[in-house]
Amino acid sequence: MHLPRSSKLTPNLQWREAAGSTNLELIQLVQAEPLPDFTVLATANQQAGRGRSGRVWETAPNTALAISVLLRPRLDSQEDMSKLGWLPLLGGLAMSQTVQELLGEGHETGVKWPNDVLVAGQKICGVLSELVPLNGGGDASRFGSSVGVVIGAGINLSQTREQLPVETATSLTLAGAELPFSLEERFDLVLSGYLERLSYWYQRFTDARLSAVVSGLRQAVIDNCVTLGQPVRAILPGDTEQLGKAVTIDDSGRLVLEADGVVWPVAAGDIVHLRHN
Ligand code: BT5
Repeated sequence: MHLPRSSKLTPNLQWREAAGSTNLELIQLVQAEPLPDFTVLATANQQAGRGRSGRVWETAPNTALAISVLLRPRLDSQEDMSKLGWLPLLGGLAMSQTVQELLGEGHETGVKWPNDVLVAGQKICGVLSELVPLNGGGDASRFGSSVGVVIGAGINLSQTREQLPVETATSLTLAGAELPFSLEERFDLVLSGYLERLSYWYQRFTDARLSAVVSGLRQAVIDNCVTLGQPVRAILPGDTEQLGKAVTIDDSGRLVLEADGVVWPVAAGDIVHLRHN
């Protein structure tokens, strides 16, 4: 696969004709050999895509991209570990901006917290981030931190309605994007668009020593989040629920709900929008 634009944006592009899960393959690769920050493993034929909480991500061959990126930011203190929680939100923001650019004006695109990219309320991309402990020693000293985060994004490109696994899903072509006819050009356009924005925000975030506030990441995530202002149901780990209005995203990346004058920060969970707009 000839991907000239994308190749320029990463020190290591690993394209696969087919893969089980790109996240899993990248995790296994970095645990076996040292890999630089911003290594990318991608395919248009992912056969065992993973979703969150053991769910599955399903795509027909050549109709979607599965993209996993290894990030290994420098951590100066234990406290920096908690800031890694911003990386999945950064991935969702980067993909949302890519989708906006590909669709052009007039589409309601944004992120449902924490990182589902929606177009007119329908899911076009899901993000799964996984923390990877890396071997110390030579690997850590060559490439910086001893912890890596793999950000996996699945983006639907050209599925027809029948090819999508659920009614709440959409693809770029269904939403009206005109993509290049050639598969190589199509994949390179979408992959490079995403890598460009991911690298822009990652650079800003690491330049600001992982401060989401100083880098402007928090504000950009807020501006791009379609959950804010909505009544929602949060399904929390352990299957408890919280109803409330989503009011903001705090400095730790948590979604803040308000119910009866009480605020509830939500760090992890599934959000259901109770009103569709
Ligand atoms: C996600 O999980 O949305 C994360 C999906 C991450 C996929 C990427 S692809 C590259 C990398 N490698 C991997 O193995 N995974 C990552 P979650 O929020 O749990 O949503 C999963 C749910 O989305 C499923 O239960 C379906 O309802 C729905 N779904 C499955 N396939 C979909 C698709 N192609 N488009 C839209 N929705 C889909």
